[in-house]
Amino acid sequence: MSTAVLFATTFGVGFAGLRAGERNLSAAAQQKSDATEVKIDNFSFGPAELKVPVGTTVTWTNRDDIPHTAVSTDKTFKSKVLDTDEKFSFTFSKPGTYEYFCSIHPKMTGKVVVQ
Ligand SMILES: [Cu+2]
Repeated sequence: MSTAVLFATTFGVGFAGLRAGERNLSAAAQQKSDATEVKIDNFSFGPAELKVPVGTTVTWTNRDDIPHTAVSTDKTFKSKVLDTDEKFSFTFSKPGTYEYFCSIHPKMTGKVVVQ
């Protein structure tokens, strides 16, 4: 292999690596800003079922004019009683299916699927 070819190969790989790094950086930035919200309104969670990647922070916001909570059935998370416009956030660091309900109105249920 000549020095010129070796140089070109090294440069080419280095450049490709740099470009891949840029892509990873922008993907990470996108994921970080991708805050996911569940709205509570009219005695229901919306969306009732949410699919998110591991590491996502989900924020529940009570848009109803009566208090609600978001409590997971396996006690992974538990909000306080949320009055109108109050929020509760939880970051999902492990994959799984997290079913939850409102402890004041147990017929209100929802699900977060973390992949
Ligand atoms: Cu409720």
